[in-house]
Amino acid sequence: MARKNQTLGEFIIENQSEFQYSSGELSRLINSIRLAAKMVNHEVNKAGLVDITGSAGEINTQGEDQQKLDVLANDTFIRTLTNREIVCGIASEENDDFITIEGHKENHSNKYVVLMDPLDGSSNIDVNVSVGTIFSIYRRVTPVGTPVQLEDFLQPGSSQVAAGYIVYGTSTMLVYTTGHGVNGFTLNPALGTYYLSHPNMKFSEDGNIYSVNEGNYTHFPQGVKDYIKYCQQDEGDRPYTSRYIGSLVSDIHRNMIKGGIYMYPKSAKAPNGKLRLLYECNPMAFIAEQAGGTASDGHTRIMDLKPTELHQRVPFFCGSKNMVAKVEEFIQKHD
Ligand code: AHM
Ligand code: MG
Repeated sequence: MARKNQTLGEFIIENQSEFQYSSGELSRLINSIRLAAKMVNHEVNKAGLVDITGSAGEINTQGEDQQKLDVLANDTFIRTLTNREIVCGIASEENDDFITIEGHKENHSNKYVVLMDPLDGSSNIDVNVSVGTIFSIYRRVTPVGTPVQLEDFLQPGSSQVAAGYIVYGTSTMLVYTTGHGVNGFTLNPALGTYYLSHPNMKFSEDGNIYSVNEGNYTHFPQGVKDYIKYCQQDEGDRPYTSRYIGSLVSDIHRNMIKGGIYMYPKSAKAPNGKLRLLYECNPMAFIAEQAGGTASDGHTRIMDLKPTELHQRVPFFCGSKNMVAKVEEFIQKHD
């Protein structure tokens, strides 16, 4: 039973039996993520104080400018998960290829792989706006005791055993699911402890916030344009409120608390949208569904998509159930 103000450590121990395979390995994995998140939080918080923001002069896999804090967050998560010998493989937005964890023979008996976006929305750091970490956890499908393979990472979202995000916001929160609802923990920075502050988080079935980069409006498919016009019409509970931070984690977090829809459609400029299926959309979709919401690419449930590559992009519509159903209706009218 979730108790408000329970610490994350207590919560993990008390709820271990709810984990699909309660060997303790998944609990240790969540514990490592919580530790790495604390270290990243420390760095993100002092970003304005030291000369750490700005481009590191490297270009990441998707051809985008990589920020120094991206590199730092990536290294922190990879180091923490590798040193503690908990996972057998890691895939990250910041690395072209997946990482096989070996070195000690016994590591190969680890069953889990982690996919992550170590610092999402990092273009927001320079202007002191919230950023986040997103993670997705699977059981490997290849035999334990052998090096991980690409197929261990290219699993449909419906096979996730856990997923979550950390939002480095006005408060730092860790929100995650193991398939038994969604719980949110707030970090008390003075004590370095996360407390259960948002037990059993839920999307309302209807919402009144829509979040989309409307600057791309003219490039959107007709169905999406029509839905945006629908959101703006003065009728019933509309017009809805438009809110777009440009930081996926924060936009979804707000919409889960207040009720709303997040959209990153395909466009003439980005034929598959921008967001990555494996470490942005799938974990957010798992959380959304566990909170009573839904996530779709406009036609298909996100977690039913069969991934074909590590850094695959998909259009993304996620949030309150009836709002996602409505945008799908508009999109499918134009098929
Ligand atoms: P990133 O992984 O390079 O940070 O990109 C993902 C981010 C999301 O957090 C955000 O929702 C989206 O990109 C914003 O994109 P845009 O500026 O095109 O609206
Ligand atoms: Mg990202």
